[in-house]
Amino acid sequence: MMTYSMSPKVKQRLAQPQRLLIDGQWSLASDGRVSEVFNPSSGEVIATAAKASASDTERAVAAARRSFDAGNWARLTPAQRGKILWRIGDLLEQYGDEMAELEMLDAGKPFSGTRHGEIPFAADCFRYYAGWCTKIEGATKQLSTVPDQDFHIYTRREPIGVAALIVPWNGPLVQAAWKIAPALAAGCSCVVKPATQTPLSTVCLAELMLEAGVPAGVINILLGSGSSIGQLLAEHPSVDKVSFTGSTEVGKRIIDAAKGNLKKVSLELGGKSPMIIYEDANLDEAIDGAARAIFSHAGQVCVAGSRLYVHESIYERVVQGVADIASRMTVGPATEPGFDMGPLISKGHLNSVFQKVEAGRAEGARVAAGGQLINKSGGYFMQPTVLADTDHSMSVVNEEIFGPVLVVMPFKTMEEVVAMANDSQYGLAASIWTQDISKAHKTAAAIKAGILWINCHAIPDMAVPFGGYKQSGWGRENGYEALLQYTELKSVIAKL
Ligand code: TAP
Repeated sequence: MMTYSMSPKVKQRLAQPQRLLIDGQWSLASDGRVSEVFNPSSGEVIATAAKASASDTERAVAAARRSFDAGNWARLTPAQRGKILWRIGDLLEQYGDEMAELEMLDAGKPFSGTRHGEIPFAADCFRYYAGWCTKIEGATKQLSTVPDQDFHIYTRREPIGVAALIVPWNGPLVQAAWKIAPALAAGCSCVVKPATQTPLSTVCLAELMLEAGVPAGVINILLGSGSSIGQLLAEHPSVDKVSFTGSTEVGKRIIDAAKGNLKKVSLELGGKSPMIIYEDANLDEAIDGAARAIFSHAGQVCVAGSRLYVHESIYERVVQGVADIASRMTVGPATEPGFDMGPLISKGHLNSVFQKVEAGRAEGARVAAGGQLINKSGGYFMQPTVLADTDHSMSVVNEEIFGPVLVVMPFKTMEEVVAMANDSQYGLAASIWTQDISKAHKTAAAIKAGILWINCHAIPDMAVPFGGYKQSGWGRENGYEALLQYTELKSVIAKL
């Protein structure tokens, strides 16, 4: 096994506490507090990060407010904003090695997949919204209520104002990009709060944004606890919009906190996404696809395919196929190349996932693969786990586990499987595996979820809206739809 050696640049970066960015200035917390940042592959402390106080939060919101009200960003021409966003994308590619190393270190994401997947994807997110800057349009309308007089009527799309962007730990860079890029394209000023566990790539991204030319005060970074400063941001009367990705439970708290000034809220929350394999599917592809859908990033993906419904005629074959893949997978530190699956984010999360598997076992699920913790190099590892013969009375079927745990159930008919797939508080995503296009599209229409894949799972694209039905959220990320959520719509009626 190779032993990872930190690059000199990252070593230098992590030698100092990660700092807050407020009004273009990097600083420690006003009360000097820091939190520790762990490497989930080894359990070691790799850095410390400033822990913003309430007064730091006030200063960051005030800086964003000032920059917005002064028009430091929104009054640049759309083309000027677009060029700066494009440059952020270029810088992300240029600093891709460093960025991928940071994601590997605190989020437990293997280097190669991040360097060649998430880094270019985040860069393309900035380029995608760079293109939209010059295409934010209103419309002209015609009046019917007042005859025989001339009117000129039009709508304007205006930036919503100060946006608080609260990001989770499972995709620190990409999820931050999904929020920051459309907010900046619309002309907003932002306060970004990454998850406590994963501040490293956000700090680096903020440096690149300043280098690209985003003015001081337009982008502010607060590191620290969600329950204190995240809550303050959601409550703050000078914040006009909060965009949150994370658990459904915290999403509901954000709604409560946002009530004070009725700020606009968009939420990308949990999921328990079903995958349906019909009897006529290409089974090799479906089995391989189902395994990838649940075990990528150790299942810590909001759209992970965590419930698998298989037609009864092929049920045992599919359970065996996915279990064989799970049993063959290698699990180890993200800092070492060659492992199929890395760690879970923290010891607490590992224990929570394991307890949920134990509950499933106690409720009568058959463990077809995995089910155990892996004691390796001090990190937080769990075997890829397949629980067969489950049913909808079990907690493992109903609750989001957010780990490498698949539950499998048989079905007889399309009507039955649609009812089972929809029997969930969540409605984020689903996939359907069949060679019958009619069956595929009928099922897609019947499933209550924000994104459906047919014969694939979790293929993302910046142009494709992404978000949930039911308790999986409000609003959409990506596409023009996300951009609109950072705007207000104004109608102007002028009598000529
Ligand atoms: P959350 O607690 O929801 O954390 C997500 C983000 O919200 C973090 O930045 C967090 O900050 C912040 N936050 C926490 N409490 C807040 C509050 N009261 N007001 C404003 N912001 C707040 O998620 P978690 O604890 O990291 O994970 C718990 C479960 O959430 C997971 O097991 C999984 O089921 C789900 N989850 C879902 C997603 C997606 S993509 N849908 C992503 C992550 C987790 P701190 O980091 O400082 O707490």
